[in-house]
Amino acid sequence: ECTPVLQTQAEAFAPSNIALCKYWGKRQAALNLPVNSSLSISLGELGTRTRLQVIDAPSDEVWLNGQQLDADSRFVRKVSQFIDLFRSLTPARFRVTTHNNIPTAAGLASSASGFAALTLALAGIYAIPRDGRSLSRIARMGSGSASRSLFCGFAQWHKGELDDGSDSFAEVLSEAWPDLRIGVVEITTAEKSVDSRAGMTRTTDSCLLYEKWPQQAARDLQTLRQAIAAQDFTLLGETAEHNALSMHATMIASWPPLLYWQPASIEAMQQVWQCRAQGIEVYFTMDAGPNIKLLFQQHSIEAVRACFPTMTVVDPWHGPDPLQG
Ligand code: 2P0
Repeated sequence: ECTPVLQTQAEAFAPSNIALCKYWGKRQAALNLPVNSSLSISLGELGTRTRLQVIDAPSDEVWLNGQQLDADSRFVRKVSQFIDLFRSLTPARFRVTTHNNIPTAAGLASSASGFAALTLALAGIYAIPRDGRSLSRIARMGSGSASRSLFCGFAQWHKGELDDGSDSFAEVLSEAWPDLRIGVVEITTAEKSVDSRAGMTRTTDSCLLYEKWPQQAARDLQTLRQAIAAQDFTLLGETAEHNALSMHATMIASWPPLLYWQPASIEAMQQVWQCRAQGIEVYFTMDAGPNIKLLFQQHSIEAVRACFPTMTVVDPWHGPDPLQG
């Protein structure tokens, strides 16, 4: 019998991403298949770097931002279960050393960059080709939004139609938009009380308004594709902001209610609307957490910074390409 040779260590980086058309709701939980297609932009240098080393031990060791995590923790179990997908090829145990340069679990999609970086590092260990489509399908099993974090720039996750998940993966869009900037406005770094997985289930189980969500998402995705093709910033910003608020409307109309906003989140939204009333073109989007992400163009940066002095500015096109790295 021929035993495949493992690389004994591998390292990878993946950027975080924010969705302009959100993924909210699963049609099948086991394979992580979404109700709707989604579209995101990567966050340049903000993301996760993960190193894997084969170890001689009975179980995996996971280190997050310099601290070893308890073997019984939810995070370690999730990581180990994900690695099991690969261990069927050749069994091995790993030391997983992972660093996020973004806050963990506060709606900045660290699960997206985390599972994308882990997928890329595992591809290094198991000598799996860095093919965007197949790695995206694998990353999706760890976390839906991770399917979109293997790329630089815009990525579209096709929801797919099949029950086996083979047509549910993300792809990079060919269009770049070098002038586009993301402003991250941190409201809190505290861990959220209801994670996305539980939040989605609550919404699909209890929110009647959710019935209309797939239709809204499909329309918004089409409009965003048009905005990107035409480099129409107003159309992009309006569509992304409307899409985020529509998703939050379904969260709020769930039971028990899911309100991820803090008072400071609402203040920031109102500030964005005030900016626009003064002619500064800036829009916002929000995920399953209190933080706000601003969308604007490079030429507005000083005007936007005057309103949001603490924001972190991200250039989506300035960062490593995960599939090349
Ligand atoms: C998104 N979110 O499109 C949406 C918007 C949060 C709000 O994808 O259950 O951590 O692991 O597939 O990917 C966050 O959900 O959920 C997310 P799972 P995930 O970015």
